[in-house]
Amino acid sequence: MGLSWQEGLFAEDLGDHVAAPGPAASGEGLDLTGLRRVALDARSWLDVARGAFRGHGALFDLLLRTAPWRQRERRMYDRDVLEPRLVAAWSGEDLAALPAPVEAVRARLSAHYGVDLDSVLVNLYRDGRDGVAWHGDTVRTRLDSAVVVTLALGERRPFLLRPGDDGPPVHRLTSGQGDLVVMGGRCQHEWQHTVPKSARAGARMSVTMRHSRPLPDVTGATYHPKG
Ligand SMILES: O=C(O)CCC(=O)C(=O)O
Repeated sequence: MGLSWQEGLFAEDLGDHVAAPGPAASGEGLDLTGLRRVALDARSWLDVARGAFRGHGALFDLLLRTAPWRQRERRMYDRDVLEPRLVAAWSGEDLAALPAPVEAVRARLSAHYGVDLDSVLVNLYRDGRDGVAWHGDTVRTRLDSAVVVTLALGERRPFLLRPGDDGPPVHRLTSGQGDLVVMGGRCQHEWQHTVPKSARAGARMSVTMRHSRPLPDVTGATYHPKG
């Protein structure tokens, strides 16, 4: 696939959410020293670290060449349409075949959040015609409270969040180039997120990771429904 992306095309607009870059990358290329928590509300949060994965360009190239890309279809009203992005997925026994840098990130963030991130979905947005509409992830059907990790590679593109399922975004981030964005708490239930299509954009990937078993009740991140 001949895809391109440019460094620094988008202004860095994470604003106060962005920590200064940390010291040299630690562990397997993932530097969590800049990780900062943003409370979306009393039950939902984001953890954000700008440029957390220093080898993001090489990882983009590796995944572009080797990931098992698929084109999915979506039912829209009465017809099947192509999803405007390509995806590659690993879960269960397939996790053994994860590219080594992705496995290292999965292991590190599983330990950091105290969950087993047991599925990995990589999305490839080839250009501005690809995107993902407003949604909350389907993990909400299984978990009261969830950690959803996104390591974004390639060109920075807007990543927007809104409370509920209607109205304008209230948080506007951009992510790409090794940025880490982790949604937690009730975010998938009570907030929606999107990567909108745009007139012009280079290629971007998001390496997303989810867990299927509930959070242990030790981090303060677990949501206890009342009544
Ligand atoms: O690409 C992203 O940053 C978000 C991906 C996403 O929302 C999803 O796959 O559910």
